Amino acid sequence: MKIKIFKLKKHKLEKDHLNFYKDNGYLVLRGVFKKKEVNYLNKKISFFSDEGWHNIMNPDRKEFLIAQTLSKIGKIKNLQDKIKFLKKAEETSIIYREYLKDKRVKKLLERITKNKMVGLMTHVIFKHARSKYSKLSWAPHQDNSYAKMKGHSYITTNLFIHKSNKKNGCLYLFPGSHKKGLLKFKKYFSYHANENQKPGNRTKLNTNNFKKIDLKINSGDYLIMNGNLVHGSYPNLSKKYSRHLISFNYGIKGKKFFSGDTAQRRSIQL
Ligand SMILES: O=C(O)CCC(=O)C(=O)O
Ligand SMILES: [Fe+2]
Repeated sequence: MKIKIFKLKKHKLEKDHLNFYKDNGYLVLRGVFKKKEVNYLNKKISFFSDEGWHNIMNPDRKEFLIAQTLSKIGKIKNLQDKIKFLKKAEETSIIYREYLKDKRVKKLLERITKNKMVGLMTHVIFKHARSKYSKLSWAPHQDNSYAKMKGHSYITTNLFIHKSNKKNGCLYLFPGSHKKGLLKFKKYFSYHANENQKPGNRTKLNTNNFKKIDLKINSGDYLIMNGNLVHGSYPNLSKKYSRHLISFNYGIKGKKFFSGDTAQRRSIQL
């Protein structure tokens, strides 16, 4: 089965898109974000990456961005440059927060769920070519196994920075698996996984009963995924091509969610 990519006219979702999402549990949209925006977001966050290009959790919150870059700050010799760095962290967090609250996204998500939505967390996963963390391949999991929201209230969205396929660590999905709801799972490291572990809570879904599709996508493509859709990803084995993605996550306004010690999800008005 091939992945279906929709080109949007005027950022408007038609009935076909909604039916596709309902049946398959995902939508890949082309043309929501401009190339310029994608490059801008990538440039801003790459400045904060460490040597191994570890994930960055919640770059839309300055305290998260600073806490994850303390060793970089420690290496800066003079006071002015330290202050400049902190100002840059604040500026970047504001930019990322604006994108979490993006009006285009709000409109798309509220049309899909027919509900008001809130932002919950953001996450950048680099898989930079030849870096320590490039080979992280995620085991099949449901993102909602972390937020644990009832029904289909939790939505993950991924903005893909680079063109990607199986060789440089793209995602794979099991379309239709969201219909099973939140399944039993075994807890496993995600953000805290080391470079030799396969991150992700282990779902109990028998993935052999589902077709698997590789998310072969272009730079700037935008994935909207039901939080109960089972998915995973390949390691980036390419020597040349990085695979950065920005994950913006949402929930239906007013519904309960699990905040989590690392992600510290909280309700952010859109
Ligand atoms: O970045 C990846 O390869 C997969 C990430 C993922 O599935 C997640 O963060 O839940
Ligand atoms: Fe995931």
